[in-house]
Amino acid sequence: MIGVVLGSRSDLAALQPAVRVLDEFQVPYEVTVASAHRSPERAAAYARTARERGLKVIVAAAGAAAHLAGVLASHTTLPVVGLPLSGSPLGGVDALYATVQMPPGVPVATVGVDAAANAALLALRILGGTDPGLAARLEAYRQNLAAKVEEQDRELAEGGWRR
Ligand code: RP5
Repeated sequence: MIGVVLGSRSDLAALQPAVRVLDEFQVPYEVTVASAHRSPERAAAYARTARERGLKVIVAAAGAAAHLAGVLASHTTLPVVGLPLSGSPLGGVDALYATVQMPPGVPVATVGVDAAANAALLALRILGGTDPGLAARLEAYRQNLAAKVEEQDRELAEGGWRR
């Protein structure tokens, strides 16, 4: 089970690419809202109880001064994937720095700004470390990406890149 935590309900639209990936791979997940700043007790309790509730990895999505992933990581030893979101006046640079630049001892695996699909895929790869069936499906996904590049190259060679 993957736990997806949003800093605000307003982050839901940015999460959609992650939801599509998780639905495609049919891995169970839950989505909840917990803010590091507006509801710090709720965020802490979520992380503290995550392991006993069966979660294996947490994806934390937040914008602006995005301390959510780091706060969750400080309350659990589960792997936490940080997804910094744009949308603030600083366009996500604030969220990226706040998420990625963790002090030694409390790691957050940070993906790119608004890289929701990658956040989901990274969470799946973590689960795939102990789930051979999921690892095989991730390998098929990887090979499909490579096949698409081959196809693009073929089209370019056949059609001419000037067109
Ligand atoms: C962050 O502030 C949230 O993750 C969201 O990205 C941003 C704005 O939140 P709202 O004011 O829309 O609730 O904490």
